[in-house]
Amino acid sequence: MNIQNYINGQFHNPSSNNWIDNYNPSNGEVYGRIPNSSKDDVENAYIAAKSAFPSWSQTTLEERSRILIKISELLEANSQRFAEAESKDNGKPLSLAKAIDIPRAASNFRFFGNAITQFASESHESIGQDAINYTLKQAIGVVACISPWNLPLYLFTWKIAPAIAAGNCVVAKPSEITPVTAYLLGEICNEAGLPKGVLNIVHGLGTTTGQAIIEHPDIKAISFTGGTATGAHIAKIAAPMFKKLSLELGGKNPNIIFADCDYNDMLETTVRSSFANQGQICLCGSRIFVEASIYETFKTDFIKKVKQLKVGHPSKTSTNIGALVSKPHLEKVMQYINIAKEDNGTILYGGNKVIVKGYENGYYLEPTVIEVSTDECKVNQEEIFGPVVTIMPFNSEDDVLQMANKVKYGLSATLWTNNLKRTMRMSNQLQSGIVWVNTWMLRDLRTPFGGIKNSGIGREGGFEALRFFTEAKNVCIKY
Ligand code: TXE
Repeated sequence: MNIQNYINGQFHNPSSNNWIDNYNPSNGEVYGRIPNSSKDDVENAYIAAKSAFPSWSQTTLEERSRILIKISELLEANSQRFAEAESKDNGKPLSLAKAIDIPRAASNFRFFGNAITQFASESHESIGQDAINYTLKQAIGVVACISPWNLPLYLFTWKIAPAIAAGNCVVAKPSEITPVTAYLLGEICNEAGLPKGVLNIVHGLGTTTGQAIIEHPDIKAISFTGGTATGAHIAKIAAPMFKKLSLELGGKNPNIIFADCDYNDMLETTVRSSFANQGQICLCGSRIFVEASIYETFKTDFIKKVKQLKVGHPSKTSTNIGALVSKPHLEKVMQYINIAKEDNGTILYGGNKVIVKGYENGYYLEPTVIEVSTDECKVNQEEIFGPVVTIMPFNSEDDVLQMANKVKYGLSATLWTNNLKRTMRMSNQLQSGIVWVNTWMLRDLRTPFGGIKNSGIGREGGFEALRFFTEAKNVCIKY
């Protein structure tokens, strides 16, 4: 399958004729090529977006809303095709792509299609000064959306939908590792009647295509999700040009389990929060802290459940854990397992590659549970982003709070307890953008989403995203 850029409503080969191989993680084979787009391709995308902006930014909210909801409906109507493409491109179980990724991509368009009709601005009457102020929320112009490989269409659309809903035109780049569903989205946008040039999708490496986008002097806002190092690099390039930035970066999220929790519910959810999507979600609870009084029981029960997870080909209905996204990523995760061993970590379960019959060159890894003796070891501090969790006991609320916060990241935290006062105390003090209590990954698209510390800056979701993609202008009228 050859993928093309989507510029001005049409599909194009890269102008330089440079291509990158696209791998199928389930068998390690190349199954297509994607453009490695140059500066010229990015410029073409920018010109198309710029030309579409005057008309799109003046399109009524009802009309924008209607088109976004139409895209959502078309994604739903094509969900099987999209889910199959996502699973093949990323290695995730088809069942997961069907249940989560594609429905959520459709929800993103529906949600922002509705949200834009409710996005209001304030007015302030300056009493005693005979004046009134009102605030316009104006579209920025041409904006960039750059997304990662772990939840390809889900995160791509999470940025594009609010950007275009707010009246901007977009130059977007999906991850070069998982480009297919973004490519298919172009067809859907045409079918839904999205005017040409409103959304332009350029494919290619971060260092070529991505770099050309972030360096473009007239792309005035960048919404990025990806690695923390890339986020820092983008910030450095963008700052002197005063671009607006939203950065959703890595996480090393604590999952804190107190003895008074609903045990079975916690156990079930903890298996999910550890290994869903092969552990490749920035929100996964990769550091498990368990109150000492239930530590041994938890360890036994957790390992028993983890052993039942089936690693297999993504298309099989029996598969719980599919393939990791790429060979370099598998190797990176394996390296962390070796580091854990050197650091006196005990591999309680897993740690090895899995050979799946018929797909021997696929990137499969056992779900891995590492018992660590100190929270300061490398595997407890650095983002691994694979099916690997650490576990260790704690003795008191103060101790666990200190360990939970002693990392450079601050994306999400999960807390399992039925003690209301403790819930309130800890939720206030956990250093993260999201705290889940007695649940995980329960998402309401209206809520602010994002992290603190090295997990990024800015918030996505709901009106936060619409605020990001608009400039507030105050108008003061003296009467
Ligand atoms: O991400 P990159 P990578 C973490 C995870 C993972 C690590 C590295 O720990 O192991 O990041 O993953 C584009 N200018 N997360 O290297 O490179 C790139 O093409 C502009 C967490 O795959 O950050 C892709 O579209 N763009 C994360 C996007 O950035 C550039 C999800 C993300 O890729 C660029 C994924 C540049 N110079 C990985 N360089 C999360 N927060 O969910 C790269 N890109």
